[in-house]
Amino acid sequence: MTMKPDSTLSMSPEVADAVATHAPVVALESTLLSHGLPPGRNLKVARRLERTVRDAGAVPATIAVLDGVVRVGLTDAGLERVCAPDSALDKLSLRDLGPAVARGSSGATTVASTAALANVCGIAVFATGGLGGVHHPLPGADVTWDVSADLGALARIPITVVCSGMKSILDIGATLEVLETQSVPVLGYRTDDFPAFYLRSSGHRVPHRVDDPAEAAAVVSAHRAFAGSGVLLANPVPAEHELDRAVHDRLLAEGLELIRDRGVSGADVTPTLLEHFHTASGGASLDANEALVLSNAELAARIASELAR
Ligand code: PSU
Ligand code: MN
Repeated sequence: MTMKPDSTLSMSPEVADAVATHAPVVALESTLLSHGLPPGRNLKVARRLERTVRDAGAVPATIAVLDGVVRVGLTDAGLERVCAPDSALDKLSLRDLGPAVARGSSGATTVASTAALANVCGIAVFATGGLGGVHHPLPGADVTWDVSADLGALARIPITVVCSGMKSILDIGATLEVLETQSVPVLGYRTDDFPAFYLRSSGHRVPHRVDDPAEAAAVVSAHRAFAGSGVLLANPVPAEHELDRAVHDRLLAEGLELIRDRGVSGADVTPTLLEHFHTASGGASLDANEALVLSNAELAARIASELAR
């Protein structure tokens, strides 16, 4: 193994300038692009995400690791590389960052690693699609210990993550319990129901509700005065793009069966499931996925703008 001694982090000039002048910045993760959306569509979404953040008055900072350098704010060539069909980027959670940087390899960052990197750069707001969570045990097992590092990251990192909840493949009730234990406030944006990614409601209530970006920013500021944990803002998929519940339930059942049959586990579970949804839904799940991340990016930009006032 060739070691690269000068582990590096590089902010784009635009992001560095925005952070230095306390202008609003929104961090964006790259795993949803490289491992969550098919090639072609992912690049369109990547560019639209950045455009949406700009149109809402903030600077986008898409984060990835390229050739051992943490890039905060990608060039268009960087976005193309993350989204390329042959990119073969690794999925890098927080535990994987050190090894990737030291070895000079390349990878996409998850919620956990993006949150950590944004925070060291002084970026306080982050938009994504879905959060990782607590997995259901496999048949015959009591526990899997497959609990996403996203939850541990939110417990320790003072960042606000705007997402559309999490997929119903996860144990959403257990995930909300872990977030409570870790003192992470969960806020519903214009809803009393915690969303389930493709669906507007998971059947679980949110402990707190906010109805506009200023109210969300006020809660974030007040929380930061007392706690070092993050804040989770749950913004449901736009109603016109919500998946039909019967279609959703069928795709999920098929996806879970596929994962069991193929023996998929760990970090590969979510990408495998997403691919099944996208190929089997005739594109409806892709439209839902795109609509929800764009909506989250816009909301995150508005909250970042309120926090920067
Ligand atoms: N949920 C999605 N799409 C995604 C992810 C989650 O609907 O692309 C990605 C995010 O990057 C998230 C990660 O941080 O999966 C969680 O992976 P794991 O469960 O292996 O921690
Ligand atoms: Mn996992």
